[in-house]
Amino acid sequence: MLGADAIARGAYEAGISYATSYPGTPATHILESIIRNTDVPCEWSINEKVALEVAYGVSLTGRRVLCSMKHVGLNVAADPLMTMSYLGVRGGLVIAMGDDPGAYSSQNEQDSRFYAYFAKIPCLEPYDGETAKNYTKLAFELSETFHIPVILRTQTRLLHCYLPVTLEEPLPQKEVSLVKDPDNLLPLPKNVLRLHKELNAKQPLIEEWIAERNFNEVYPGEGKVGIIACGITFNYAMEFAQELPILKITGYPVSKALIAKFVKDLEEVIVLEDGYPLVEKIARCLHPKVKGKLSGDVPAEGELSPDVVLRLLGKGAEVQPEKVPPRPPTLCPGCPHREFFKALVEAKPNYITGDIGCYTLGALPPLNAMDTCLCMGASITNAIGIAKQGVQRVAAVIGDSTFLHSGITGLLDAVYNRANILVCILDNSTVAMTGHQPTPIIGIGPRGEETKAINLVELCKACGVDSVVEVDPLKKEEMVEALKKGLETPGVHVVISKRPCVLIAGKLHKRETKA
Ligand SMILES: Cc1ncc(C[n+]2csc(CCOP(=O)(O)OP(=O)(O)O)c2C)c(N)n1
Repeated sequence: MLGADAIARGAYEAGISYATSYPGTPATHILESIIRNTDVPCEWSINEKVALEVAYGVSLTGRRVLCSMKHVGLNVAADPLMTMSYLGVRGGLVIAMGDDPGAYSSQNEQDSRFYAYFAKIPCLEPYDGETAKNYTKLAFELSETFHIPVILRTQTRLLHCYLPVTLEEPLPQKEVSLVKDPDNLLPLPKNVLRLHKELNAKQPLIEEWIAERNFNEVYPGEGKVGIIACGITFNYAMEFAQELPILKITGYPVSKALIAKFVKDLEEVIVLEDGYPLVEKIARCLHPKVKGKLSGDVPAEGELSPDVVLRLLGKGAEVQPEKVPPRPPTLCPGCPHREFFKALVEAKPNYITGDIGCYTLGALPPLNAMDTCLCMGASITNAIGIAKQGVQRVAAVIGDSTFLHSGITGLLDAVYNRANILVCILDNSTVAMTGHQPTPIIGIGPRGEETKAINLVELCKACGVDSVVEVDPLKKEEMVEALKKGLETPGVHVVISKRPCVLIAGKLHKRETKA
């Protein structure tokens, strides 16, 4: 099964009662696997902060819960995470992170292990199918042993690989048991320092728990050059340098004493980690000759591929030349976003702030219809900043899912602070970029069940915008006119470009005719 399936299976075998997620490659398939392969209740949440907070609610009932997201999702969910570690959890709460070294489908390469360090919570880093499943189960055990959320750090290479996995029977789900514990569940000033102290006191115990299991272990070898291999890079070390002494690191916090003992008699230490240099920093305090990203021996950007490791070991001759031509993403033929962008260009805005979704590809030639893109939701807020400096005819372009994820607050800000901007919401009835998960606008739940639909027009009206119109992007003249009007008239104006994604249009049509 896929690495993502293995994590879903691990959570299922651990007896989770709920799963939450907001889609984002490479983590999307974790919840999709739970949806398809289990009957565990679950939700596509509105955003990652919501997903983690809902998960925390489940944990408060004493039940186990899995929350999955892509690495940048944790930036959105960082607020609850940072205090959740102080309050602690009741039922096991595991956050499965999909990191993306190489940024195959992401806006950056951030390393979730640093969030674990920042929040003072443990992190487990599986490296194959068996550990993907088993570490997920162990993460729940760890979470409940120390009443702490646990990060399971994975990446594209593991989540999207087919791997052998042994199946076991699932544990029964736990009974709901609510407790009222204001001293520990309310981070009021009178409690905070004590809770922080308690969190600090857990650290050596967690380190011990990790040390007692085989997350971090030495594989003896020949010679005076040793490798410290973190997470998935352990596979590269075993494949290309099995003869060398290897220290496998897959559980954090790592015992410094273990690293000190491993490097003591070595002349040179190579640190392999896919992400930012976390363990290398520790190793450099303990040994004078450490090769890694900080020393410049390993590229500090991009995925740590087998090629890079071979070169590092002086076995570069075995490197295979790149055979696959690059296939950068592009808007599909027939995509309604294309027609929208053609109209937008004709309406001649002075600046177009973009957002994250399929429509970001409108930035590419021949459309060239986007000037900036920062993170989810930032199109509207970036536009406010630009317009506030006197720039006129500023358009913000945002997708329907992205608008609900983190655009609404920006729209409220625009209304409240009287910005003169045009907001274009591209409603294609789906979360297209991540593989067509349902959006709240179509009122369908994760397993295709009917639920309440969110009405975008009414929502924008309720935010207090000066005007909101819905236009079919295939009606070009109508669209150009609506966009021009929005750009020329002072105030906050919303144009909703409404037409289903071509890849789901057929499915939606079938649903409508059936209904
Ligand atoms: C914080 C964060 N979470 C998740 C993602 C992954 N992601 C990229 S675009 C997107 C949503 C796209 O949906 P929508 O806005 O409806 O646009 P569409 O792709 O359908 O055009 C998601 C979930 C991300 N880049 N950043």
